[in-house]
Amino acid sequence: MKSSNKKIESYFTKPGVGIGNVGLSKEDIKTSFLEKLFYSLGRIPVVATQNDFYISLALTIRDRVFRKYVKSLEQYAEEDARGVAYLSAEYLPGPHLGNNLLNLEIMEEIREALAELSLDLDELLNEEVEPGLGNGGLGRLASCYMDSLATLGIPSIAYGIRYEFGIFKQEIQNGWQVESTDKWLHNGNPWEVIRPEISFIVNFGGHTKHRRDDDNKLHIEWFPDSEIKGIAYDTPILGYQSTAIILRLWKAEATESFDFAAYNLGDYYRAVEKKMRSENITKVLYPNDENLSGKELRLKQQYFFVCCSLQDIIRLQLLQGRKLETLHEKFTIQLNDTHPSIAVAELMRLLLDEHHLEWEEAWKVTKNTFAYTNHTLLPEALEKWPVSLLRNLLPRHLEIIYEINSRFISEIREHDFTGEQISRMSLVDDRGEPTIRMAHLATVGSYKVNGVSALHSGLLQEQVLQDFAQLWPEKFTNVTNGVTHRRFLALSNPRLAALISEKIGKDWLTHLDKLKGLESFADEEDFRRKWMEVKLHNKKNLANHIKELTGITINPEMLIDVQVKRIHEYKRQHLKVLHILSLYLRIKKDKDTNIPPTAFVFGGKAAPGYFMAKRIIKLITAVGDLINNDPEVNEILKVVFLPNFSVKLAQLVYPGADLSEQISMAGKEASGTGNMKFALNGALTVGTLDGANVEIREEVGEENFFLFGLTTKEVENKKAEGYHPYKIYSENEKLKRVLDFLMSDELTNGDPELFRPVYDNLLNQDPYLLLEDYQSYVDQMENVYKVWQDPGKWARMSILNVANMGRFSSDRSIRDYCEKIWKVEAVKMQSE
Ligand code: GL9
Repeated sequence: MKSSNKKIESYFTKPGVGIGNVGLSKEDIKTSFLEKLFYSLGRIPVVATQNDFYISLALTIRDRVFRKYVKSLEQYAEEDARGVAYLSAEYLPGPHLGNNLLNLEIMEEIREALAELSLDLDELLNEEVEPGLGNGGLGRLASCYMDSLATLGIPSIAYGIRYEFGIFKQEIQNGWQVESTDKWLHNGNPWEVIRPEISFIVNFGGHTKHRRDDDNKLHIEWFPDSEIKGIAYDTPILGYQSTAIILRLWKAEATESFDFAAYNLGDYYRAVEKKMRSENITKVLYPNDENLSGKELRLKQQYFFVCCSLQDIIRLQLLQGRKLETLHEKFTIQLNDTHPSIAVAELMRLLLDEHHLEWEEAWKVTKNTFAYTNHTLLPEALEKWPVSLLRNLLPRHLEIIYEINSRFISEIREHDFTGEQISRMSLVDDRGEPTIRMAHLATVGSYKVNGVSALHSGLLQEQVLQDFAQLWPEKFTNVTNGVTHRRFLALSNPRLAALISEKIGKDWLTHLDKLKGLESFADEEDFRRKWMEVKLHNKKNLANHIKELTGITINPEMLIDVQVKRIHEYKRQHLKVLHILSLYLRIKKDKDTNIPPTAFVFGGKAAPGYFMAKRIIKLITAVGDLINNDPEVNEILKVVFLPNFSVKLAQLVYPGADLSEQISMAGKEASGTGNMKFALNGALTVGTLDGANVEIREEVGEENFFLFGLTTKEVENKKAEGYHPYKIYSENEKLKRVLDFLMSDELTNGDPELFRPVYDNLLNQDPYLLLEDYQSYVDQMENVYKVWQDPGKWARMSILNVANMGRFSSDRSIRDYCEKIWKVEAVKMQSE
């Protein structure tokens, strides 16, 4: 540790003295807010915009969050605690302001303080542009985990990439998805602080040289041909009533010596062009959802942020006067999927080449430092990098991977593995173009590997990593995902939160299990009525936003049936569409109007290159156009596609949903987390036995869950025996009518090609067994309607769902990680 400045220290963490008042009273906040407006932004009220007010408030709150952070750091240092570094290529934090106000417990004070200045808190909250630094569930999970790490007081730091453009903005034009860039930094970002002093060089390309010294010791040197600088941008993430941790995102910049040769030759533009090219690395997030892009720039991004993060971790270790031989005692590093898995090779390189450890020692440190979370079994999502690409970009890492592999193969040769198994397990896949299997590198280089739900972890050990699970059974474990109920209930559904607290107190904010206490009120008439009043209020709110965003009117009394998530065939949004069409045809053709009024709400982005997913969006909007404009139908059915789904929009949608659609083909959705957020807000679930649905159903009771469809085993058997969707089509008349409607002029406006790809795919291949599960889905939906017509029963089920969501708090997940994997303990904060 550096020697300290006692004079400054004495001012440092005391509120209200010396370095500006960071107190939390209404008056403190008002003063700070005005100071920010005048002195940080240099604005006078007559010209100040809503955004200026938002920025001033954000800066005011950020000061207070940093204060918590500084306190936390002091405590961690004092206790010399073991810590976690979380490496993730994606984060979806959502808007910061509201969450920080909730966690500081000053929401109402701020509302009043602003009102006294004739400002409206909700309007300022609305100004915030959220950082879309992730694609979906995986990125949002990382942010939920940060909330819980901070709340629980786990010494931790999260690393990632500061993409200049996050996930694309989605607009719907003429029914199709149209993408544009997400310029989230355009109005500035008051939550981050640049740390120019925390920067590292990252090298690429070139070649290696091997040389033996006089003692015949091998020295390997890497002579890269380009270098880039990574600069840290820190965002403090505050936990509830407690500590704050840092999200450290790296931005790529050209090094100062960017291209002196060109510069000196007077070729200014060439030098600048090179600079721009290096800064490209952190320009944009790859929008691929469970499908790898295989692009060189993507590998560069991964290596770039991993290299900066590991150098930073080593810096912290050395700063505390520790040796690298004990890195694993002080730190554990969690790999969020394989995206950061090049870290295994990079840590070896740093330890071997830069810090001169012996291989055995370096390997011991490495494999005791990393733990790896797998988030998907989809074969198209398992990352593999071509050997040729690695050789060009990271030649030293390729050598290290080969060395790890050859030692690994000799180790397993000593076990009873067959030749076939050995080639299956190898880090190198040399059938066809040789590639490196990153999941294998992560598995070999980690002390623990986990899946994200009980079902998924089981399948991981039976399928994708089966041989490894046989070799090292103790290495494998499960940590079921969780979500932060503070953001997704307390913040986004304040009325339900208040009703819950009124009944059982506020302990549930830190101990979600306490919701169990609601069970005893599920039969209380008065409570049910209040419960449904809150829901209706939230539905009105959602209906208003739907009107604003799409122009479509929905009656808030309708059953609001929602499917929001990335658009993917395995998630089967088109199964929902088939059901909607079956209802439409019942009304139109059978004149059967005995269907409860229902609004079907969809939302989610399709990967820009995913043809079928984009077609499915067009299908949803075409069905919507048909239904919403038909007076014979539109009193009973409405179909909405909410554009540009985001965390902000999610916070509006979950509270207003009656029914949650979790209808993926069994065995495909690793966990799902939307399923948890809906149930937490009192929506009932119609779903398959997939991912965490299985555990949700166990917790809430099978009588409180609408189950349908094949199980994972049945899916496997069906595929093994030969699946014939055409046979199902031709034998089920109602289904045939629905499917043929996909080709009708009414739906396609006379373009028979429009939905032919969907139609042909379903009739001939149907890889996700929509037709197989169709009847059971439609039947279960009839059951949903039956219950819906009994409001008392529905309310009861809704209450019981919420009461049993305790297990799905991300606090529980983080405690599981701490106990089962990290062996890290919470640090108790001294209260002020
Ligand atoms: C995912 C899984 O598909 C989800 O089932 C899971 O809940 C989350 C978090 O564990 O991870 N894996 C994955 O690649 N994505 C997931 O959502 N995709 C995106 O984040 C877009």
